[in-house]
Amino acid sequence: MITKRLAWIAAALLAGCGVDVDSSITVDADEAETPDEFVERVNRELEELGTEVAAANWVRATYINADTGLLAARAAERYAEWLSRTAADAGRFDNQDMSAASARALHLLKLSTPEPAPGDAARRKELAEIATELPGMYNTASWCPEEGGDCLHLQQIEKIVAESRDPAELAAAWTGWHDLAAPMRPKYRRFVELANAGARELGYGDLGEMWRDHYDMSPAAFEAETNRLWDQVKPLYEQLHCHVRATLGDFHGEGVVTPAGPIPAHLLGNMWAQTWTGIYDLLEPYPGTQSVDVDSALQAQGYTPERMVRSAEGFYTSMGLPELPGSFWERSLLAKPADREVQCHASAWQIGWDDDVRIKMCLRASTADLRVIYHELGHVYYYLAIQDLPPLFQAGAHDGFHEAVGDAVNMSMTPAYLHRIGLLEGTSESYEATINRQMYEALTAVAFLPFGKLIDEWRWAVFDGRIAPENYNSAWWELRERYQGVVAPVPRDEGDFDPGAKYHVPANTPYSRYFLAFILQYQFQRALCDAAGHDGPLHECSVYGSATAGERLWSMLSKGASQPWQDTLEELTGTREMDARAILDYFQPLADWLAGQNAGRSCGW
Ligand code: X8Z
Ligand code: ZN
Repeated sequence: MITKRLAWIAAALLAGCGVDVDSSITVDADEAETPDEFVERVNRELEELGTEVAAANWVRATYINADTGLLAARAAERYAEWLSRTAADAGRFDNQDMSAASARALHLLKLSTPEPAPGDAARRKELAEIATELPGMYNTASWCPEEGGDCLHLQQIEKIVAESRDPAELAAAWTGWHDLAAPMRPKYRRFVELANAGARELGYGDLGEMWRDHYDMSPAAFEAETNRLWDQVKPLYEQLHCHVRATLGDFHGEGVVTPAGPIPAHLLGNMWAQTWTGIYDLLEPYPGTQSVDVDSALQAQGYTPERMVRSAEGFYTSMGLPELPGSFWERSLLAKPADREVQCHASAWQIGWDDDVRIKMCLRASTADLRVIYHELGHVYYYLAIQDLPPLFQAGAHDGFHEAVGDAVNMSMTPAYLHRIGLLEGTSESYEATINRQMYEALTAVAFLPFGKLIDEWRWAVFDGRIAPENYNSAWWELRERYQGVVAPVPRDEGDFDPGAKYHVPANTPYSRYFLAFILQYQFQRALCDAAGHDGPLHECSVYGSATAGERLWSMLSKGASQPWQDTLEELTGTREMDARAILDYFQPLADWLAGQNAGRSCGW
């Protein structure tokens, strides 16, 4: 049986969109109401109201203009009003006995937005407007390299950063995009003041503390947890950095890449230097041996956006998960429309009607986008699995779980799988082919880890005042150098706002989830491969076609946020801890290879 459910909580957190509730349908609180009854009522209200919130945000994201901006801001404002009132109302149950489920639901209610508004109506309106305007600025920004000439959108500029090997052209594209974020700076500063005020009204010291309270442990324990995980993976990152820097140094010369210093951020094949697969061609350990870069096969076979999504769907259905509903195909936005501005950053949505799940993405026929669409369907199947839960539990076990599902599936896109779906001609399990593939995967996942960690580290310090507005940019680059070992290609100063050049900052999407996901996906994959009866190294496992693994996955997804994530993780993996051992084991062959390459090099920066 499928019941009506609410989508906006997860959709808003994932898509970074505002959320909304129509306060007119709220019923008067009954003084005699028990906590369980109160939670039931809140869930009912959310179920009613979620459709409108998600619809306003969907239209805003797929049709950006002044009108949709106004509608989305109004929706966010109404939701914020409802949340302030309802969370305050929930205060009457403080210190009362109640079921564990109700206590959990009330906690999740408080956390149901990443940008809590102050109770004051004028400031609430101002926050809703800024929170709509900032991502709007990001999504519509374009760089005009020559006065009077053509202007380029982010996707076009990203293509230059991925494909050009000319440092001057790369620096121009990098700077062109980053400079566009400067006007966000005063707005972001005000956003922080307002959202911090909202967090304080909910009982938090600042917004960062509220974000860190989402993980079934204290905010301080969560911070320590992210540090512990980073310490586990840091040595592997340093080895990868060392080899990449040396290779780039050989390619560009020591005048461009200083041998013992940080790597200039424009040379790594990605606008944010967050994944480095754009320069895989320079780094392929054994050129001429099989690679898992299938760009040319996708293009030669004329893959359309729909066919790419069908391919991803085929993976999930091979594990016994359901086909995507018809409305998915009717309502998703899979390609960039020519006639209007849209938010191209990929996201998965659940709107308010039964089975109404969607993708919004500007797909192109590339390996990177193929992997992103398999990732996005991980979110979509999560939504489908939890749609019968009470609305407040319709979320991931924690937000890193939501991100890790599709990432784990990405790990199953082995050469054997790509061969099976016709994107690789032959498959080889030779040592050379293994190292090539591991390099590709490491440029995706290992390269990402410090970036995944530092974004929220910057925001936590901005929110609690350790980074003052006058130091936004210098503190950003201090973290990027410390964690990633990268530097800006051109001098930057406090007239710039480089954090704003990354989607999740103006969109206010918390980012620790991705860091956690890149650790968790290896734990998930190990458990799913065990279930599938895989025998052999983890990097050779694909759970394609395994109904047993599918059942385990679906059972994990179906729990949603109804219980502490530790319980859910234990049910799937047998352990209650996030642990980087699985990613380290996975990359052991590459780690050994890198150690050989780096022998005699001085690593670190
Ligand atoms: O934003 C995303 C997904 C949507 S949930 C495409 N990711 C992060 C990013 O692009 O910065 C996936 C990996 C990290
Ligand atoms: Zn995602």
